[in-house]
Amino acid sequence: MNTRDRLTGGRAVVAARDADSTPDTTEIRRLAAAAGYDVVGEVTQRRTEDLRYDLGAGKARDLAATVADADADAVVYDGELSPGQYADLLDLFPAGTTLVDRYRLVLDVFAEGAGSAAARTQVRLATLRYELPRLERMEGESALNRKVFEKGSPVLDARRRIDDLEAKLDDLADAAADRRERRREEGFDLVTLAGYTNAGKSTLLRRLADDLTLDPTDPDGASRHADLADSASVEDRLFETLETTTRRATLGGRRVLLTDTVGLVADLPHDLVRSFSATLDEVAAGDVVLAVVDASADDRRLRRRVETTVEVLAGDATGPVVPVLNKVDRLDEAGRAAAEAVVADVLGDSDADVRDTVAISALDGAGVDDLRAAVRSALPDATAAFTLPMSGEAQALVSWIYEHGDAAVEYGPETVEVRFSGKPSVVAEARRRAIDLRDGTTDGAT
Ligand SMILES: Nc1nc2c(ncn2[C@@H]2O[C@H](COP(=O)(O)OP(=O)(O)OP(=O)(O)O)[C@@H](O)[C@H]2O)c(=O)[nH]1
Ligand SMILES: [Mg+2]
Repeated sequence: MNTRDRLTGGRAVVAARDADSTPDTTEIRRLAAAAGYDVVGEVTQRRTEDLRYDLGAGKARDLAATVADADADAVVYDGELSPGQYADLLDLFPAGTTLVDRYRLVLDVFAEGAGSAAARTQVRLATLRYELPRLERMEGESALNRKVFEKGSPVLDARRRIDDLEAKLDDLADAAADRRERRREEGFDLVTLAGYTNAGKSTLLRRLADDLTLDPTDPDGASRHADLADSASVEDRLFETLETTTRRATLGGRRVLLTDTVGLVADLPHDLVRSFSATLDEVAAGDVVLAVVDASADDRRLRRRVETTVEVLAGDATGPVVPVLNKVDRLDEAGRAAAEAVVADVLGDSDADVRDTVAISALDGAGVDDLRAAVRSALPDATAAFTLPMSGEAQALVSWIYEHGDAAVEYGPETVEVRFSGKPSVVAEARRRAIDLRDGTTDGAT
């Protein structure tokens, strides 16, 4: 089965089944659009899983008829089909129809958009992990038919390539970890933005990043926000961001690196999420993680998205998690309170160190100052006080301290008094330099 070179796009019928309610196809339609499909029809069913087709047999035949009537190229199936269901459904459809399940659809979106070597490697790995059980099934069948492969087999080949890609990704992950370590040594705190796709992570990143800080006295402020305006024009496209990106920001005197990550989506097998491990690595490495949520989703979707986010974060976030309720510009007071209640309810069950929720609009900037303050106070802190003899070297140290944290400096006739709070490693470094400089420092470090 070679699906790697298959082109996405074309006319698609979406199909969905849900045991508990009439399926809502909004998200799968958007995912299909993100993968380049034109959605020309839909077939849904409320029932428990049918082992043969997932849908009931009658409904599966309706689906085949809809595909024929609509002259569709593909069926986009909202769910994960077993290899058997996949093969049996395909048999019903007109010849040449492509069948894409939710998992495959997400892979297609990434395959189309992945730019860097790391992203392409991740897509290849995820694709092979998806194909392996299907290849194993086909090989099992051929073995039964006594068509045993003499040397090598597609299954062995896929397993070998999976091992190779895993090794390659490990190397890339090690390089990223080294880079983060260097940044920490340079005095940066690492803040990661994570959350469901379309929550507004990238918009928030642009809002918080240094080169876009909106200053009302700055005549260029409006043009600096040009990329915020751009983002507003892209209405609700899922998986806008396909790779992690990092930008600098300054929060209450602390220099931080903000990392934007790939969005999450519900109902994907864990190993697919794992394949995009850069997101999880960034979550694990963050001194603080911002869990960004689109507050304007209805209650049921909001709950599902927060749950998906928590499932991913809970295992990986080691530092504090600040829930960020975004897009509150779309809500009235009551809507905002309802959304906050859902977030508090879901996050209350999590094991992570969850802080108070901050409501914001990344688009218009409301609440963003509160968010800066909340992130600042969630960053690990240490404080120290020094009295230094007045000298050129002391001046140099004072400048360094200003650059690396919050400093209050008082000049006496012959001494400089410094009170300093900041990143623990930076405070330790400042203390070391101060001790090198003088003898009689009062060290009030806490
Ligand atoms: N009304 C409103 N829209 C917003 C806000 N923040 C973001 N958006 C819009 O929501 C959509 C998604 O925003 P993104 O920043 O791309 O979302 P994301 O979380 O990075 O999405 P992925 O990269 O797909 O994971 C865009 O159309 C934004 O303009 C907000 O505060 N209010
Ligand atoms: Mg994004």
